[in-house]
Formats: sequence, C-alpha cells, structure tokens
Amino acid sequence: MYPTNNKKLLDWLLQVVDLCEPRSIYFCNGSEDEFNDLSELLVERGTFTRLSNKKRPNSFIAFSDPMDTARIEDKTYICTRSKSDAGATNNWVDPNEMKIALSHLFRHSMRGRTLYVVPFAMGPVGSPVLQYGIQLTDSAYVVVNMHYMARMGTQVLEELGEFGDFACCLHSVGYPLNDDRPDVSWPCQPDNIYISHFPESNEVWSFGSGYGGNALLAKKCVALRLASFKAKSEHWLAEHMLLMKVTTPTGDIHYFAGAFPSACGKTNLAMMSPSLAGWKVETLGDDICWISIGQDGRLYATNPETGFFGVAQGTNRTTNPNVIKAISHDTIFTNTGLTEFGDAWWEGLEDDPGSFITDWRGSRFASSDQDKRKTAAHLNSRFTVRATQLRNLSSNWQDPKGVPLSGIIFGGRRSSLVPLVSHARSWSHGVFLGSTLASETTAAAMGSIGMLRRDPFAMLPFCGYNMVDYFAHWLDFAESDKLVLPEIFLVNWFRKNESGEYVWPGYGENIRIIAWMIERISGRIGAVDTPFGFVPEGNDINIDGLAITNKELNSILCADREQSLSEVQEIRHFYEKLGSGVPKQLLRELEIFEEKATNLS
Ligand code: GTP
Ligand code: SPV
Ligand code: MN
Repeated sequence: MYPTNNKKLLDWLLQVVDLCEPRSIYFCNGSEDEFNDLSELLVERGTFTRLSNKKRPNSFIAFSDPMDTARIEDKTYICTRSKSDAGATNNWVDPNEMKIALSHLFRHSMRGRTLYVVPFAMGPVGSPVLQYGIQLTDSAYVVVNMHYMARMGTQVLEELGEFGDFACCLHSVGYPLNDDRPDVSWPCQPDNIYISHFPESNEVWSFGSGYGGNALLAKKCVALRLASFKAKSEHWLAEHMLLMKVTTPTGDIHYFAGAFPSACGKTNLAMMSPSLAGWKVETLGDDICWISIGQDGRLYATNPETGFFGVAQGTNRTTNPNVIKAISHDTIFTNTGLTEFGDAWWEGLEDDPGSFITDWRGSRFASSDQDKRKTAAHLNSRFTVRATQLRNLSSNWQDPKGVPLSGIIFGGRRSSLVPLVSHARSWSHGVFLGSTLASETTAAAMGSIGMLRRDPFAMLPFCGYNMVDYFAHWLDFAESDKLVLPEIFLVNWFRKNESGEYVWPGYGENIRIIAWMIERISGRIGAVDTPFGFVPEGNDINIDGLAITNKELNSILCADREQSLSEVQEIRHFYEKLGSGVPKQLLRELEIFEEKATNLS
C-alpha cells in the first residue's frame, strides 16, 4: 500500500508513526499537482496568502510566528558519542540522552496532522557525492519549499529501491491538534526548539520550528552538518559556499566558490550582473557547495540544491536584477511585507506598494510611514525559488562531475581592518584566512546583530564535527603534490569610512575584484605583501566610471598596524578556545601574520 519496499524506510516509518501518532501518512511524489494541492491547503489554513496573479503569478506569502523567524544556533546540537568529536564550537549532548529527551517531545506531536514522507536527493543524478535523505514532517509548508529546494519525490524512492540507505530526518513543528485546540497559521513550539544531529547514525531530529534551516532539513542539517562529517572520512568537503562561473572578455572561463557567513553576500555574488563590459557571470549555486577531487587532481565543485532560499531584504533591480526576474512568478515569500495590490514587498524594492502595506506581523500601515516601511519585511525575510527560474543559471549546473575550481573566496562583514581583497600566499595561508574569518552578526540567526564573531570558513553554525579536525582536513589537501589546488582569496565588501558608509559600491561592481583575482591566478600581475596576503598594487583595480577615488580605494586596501596587532591577540584567543588541537601550520601562519603586522608602518 505504500509506494516503496525500502526496508529501512518502512521500519523507521512504523516507529515514527507509533511515537508521533499522526492522523494520516502521505508519500510525496514531487508532482506539480501535489504542489498545487498543498499550496491550496496552506491558503485554506491561513499559512499562505496567494499573491495577485497579475503581479506575481503562482506565488505565495507566509508570515511566520514572530518567535520563529530564523535559525537558532543555541538550540542546534551535534550529538556524537564522544563530546570531543563535536568540538568546542558545537553544542553537544550525548546521543542517547538527547534521543530520550526528544522522544518525550515527539510523543503525540503529530496528532491531528498529516505526516508527509519527503524522499530527497542532494546532488545531481550520477554525482559521486550524492546523498539521499528522507524527511518525515508534519509541515506542508516544508513540503512545498522542498519542491523547489531539492530533487524530491517518486524518482528518489525509485533510486533508493529496496535496500538504498539514506539520512533519517524527523521533523515536527510541535503543535499537535488536540480536540480542544484549533490550528494556527504558523504552528511551532518556540520554547522547545531542538535541531539535533546524530552524524554517526546519519540522523537529524528537529523539533519546534517551521523556519528555514531549522525545518528544511535537506539544507543545513544534511547537506552541511551531516555531509561535512561524512566528507572528512571520505576526503571531500561540504561547504557553506556559492558557486559561480566567470567568463572573461577574451573567453577564459573560471569557476569560483565562495564562503561568506549567513547574510553576507553569497546569493548576490553568485548571481551578479557584472558592471564591466564583456564580462559574464553565471550562477551554479548560492549557499552550499560540495567539493571533491577530480581525476585530473583539480578540485571539482557541485551545488547539491535545486533552488534558492535567499534573503529578500536588500534585493532589488540595482543590486540583483537577475533574481528579481527569477522571483517574478512561482515563488514563495516568507516574512516579507504584503502590498495593497497583493504583492510581496520590502524596503528598497522599486515596486510601488500602493497606499498601505501589511507588515510581516500582519499589521497594516500607510506606506507613507517611512519608519514602518523599514520593518515591513523581517530582516531575515526570504524568497524560495527554483534555480531554473534564474536567467543566468549556468547550463552545466547539474553536471554530475561538478566544475573545476580556479579560486575559493572567503568573505566576512568587517567595517574595519580587513582589506577589500587579498590573495593568500599559499594553501596553508588560505586555510589560515578561512579559519580566522570573522563577521559582524546578521539576522540570519536569532541573537544580537552587528557583533563581531569568528565564523571560520562561514561554517561555525554548520560544521558537523570538531572545528580543529575540520581545519586539519582542509590542510590535508596540500599534502598530496598530485593535486592542483585553487587559489584562495579573502574579500570584504563591507569596509566603512569615518561617516559609517560602505566605501566599496559592491554588487555588480564586485566583478572588478574578480577580474583582479583572475589576473593573479594567471600570474600576470604583482601585488603588495601584507598580513592578510597579497593586496592589489596602486592602479591594478579598475575603478573607471566609479565614484570612488584612488585614495578611498587605497584606504580600504590597507591594513592598519594597531588593528592588525590586536587582531593577532583576538585570533590567538579564539584558537585557544578551540582547544589544544589547532594544527601547527595555522599557529605558524599566525606568527607570520604577527611578524608582518609588526612590520607595517
Ligand atoms: P544566506 O542565504 O543567509 O546564507 O546569505 P547570503 O550569504 O547569500 O547573503 P546575500 O547575498 O543574501 O546578502 C545578504 C545581505 O547583504 C543583503 O541585504 C545584501 O543586499 C547585502 N549584500 C550582498 N552583497 C553586497 C555587497 O557587495 N555590498 C553590500 N554593501 N551589501 C551586500
Ligand atoms: C543561512 O542562514 O545561512 C541560510 C538561511 O542560508 S537558512 O536556510 O535558514 O539556514
Ligand atoms: Mn546560508
């Protein structure tokens, strides 16, 4: 009676049904009809509002519970048998203890609801790093988002067959429908959120939240936390990175992957509309990148997702015209504002919102109210859209081999110190730059905004094992002389001047920085050695047609001596907090950083 004979799935489903007591079970097939039926159901329940078909055909908006608007890192756990395998940066609980605690929460948690079985595959058919998972969830909102975000449904069940293995992902919003309790538009249990990972048994148990990375378990939970754990022993990398193809005016092709912490510019860089004539940028991915060694010794990267779950606020025709076009139809918006005309809206979007706007909390205000316009959309409001709707999607984005990387870019949000761009002196220096990446915090996770924190490789919230072992794993790639490794760069689009304004125009102008990187990769130009690596010489960044002066550019290319020296202390302190296992090469790189900082004038 079920559309599968997969033994593991059938056994596990039985256990979950016994524990959670759903009213019914539904196997997702991934069809368009299924998407339409479920979105209709979500409209009936008040989770979705259908947007005006004239404005944005086949699109919906959801307002979440105000307590459930982002990932909750405090409530995210890596449950390995030994605490040291989770490391100093992850929350840890013994797996047995965690399962006992969670079993209490999951007991009866799906009463009155449908349990959806969502089989998904991360990675294109034929990819050597493809990972299967099945999410059992009581959230129809999750299912429709998964339709866009992952390859899912009947085909995946067929690929799994009777004996195929997969990650078991159990998810409940934690809002059972008992007789005396009506449903709400965004069911959740914010006081009891647990996003728990069991990497050794390839499982995720997520309770209490319906939002983003907490609930779409294929994404951060499987494709980053579980996958990074697996990648360590299988000698590949699962990274929080964008993936882009750059074609130069002379037709040279370079692929770049880029790790930036959440809400620090991956989507925008990946989809960039380059300002320089003759340059072309095509997107392969905007959030997750799996990197493995190809037969020719180069590193090949694959995006395991099929959609984009991007930050809405700040997106507009100037900053990201490509995605604006992509989200003009068949898009799910979460926590943006809603206009008088029944369209999604956020501050900065050029569209006329009409005379009133409903904000993400559901209260209506006159659109002339400039203060309220700023908070019409939550800072972590998002769009969900299929990758294939992007006009500059690279045609080979689903190539199972992946694409060979010329460069890896690290970037954080730093209002001072870190130069606009630098080129790592070596792989180990690049790993040092990745390991010390820091950023001012954003709204992508619950907590304060704008506080500087170390976010190594943009993986602080997503590394499924001990961070120092992760550093060692990265360093290991330089051990074999058979590998042709990409060059590593560090960027900072967010340096501010004394008046607190961004100095670099960013977005489509970032092509000017990529152009410099390609010159460096090709070995055609020199550079100035600094603690952060090689930075551009005088006129090597093309600023023709920009408002920025050479003096201003130089002000964001240099590193201040005092600040660099205090950075040394902060990094030392950070490494100490990671425990005794920080690789020696990185400690050596820190000494070199200090020497170079001391020599700055
Ligand atoms: P996640 O989806 O959370 O992983 O975020 P992301 O890294 O993909 O970040 P995204 O590209 O969505 O950008 C987040 C915010 O940074 C948005 O508000 C952007 O407008 C802003 N931003 C992105 N690129 C630039 C840039 O080059 N310059 C400036 N000043 N802001 C940028
Ligand atoms: C991030 O926070 O890095 C995101 C959004 O990409 S979420 O999927 O919610 O994790
Ligand atoms: Mn992300």
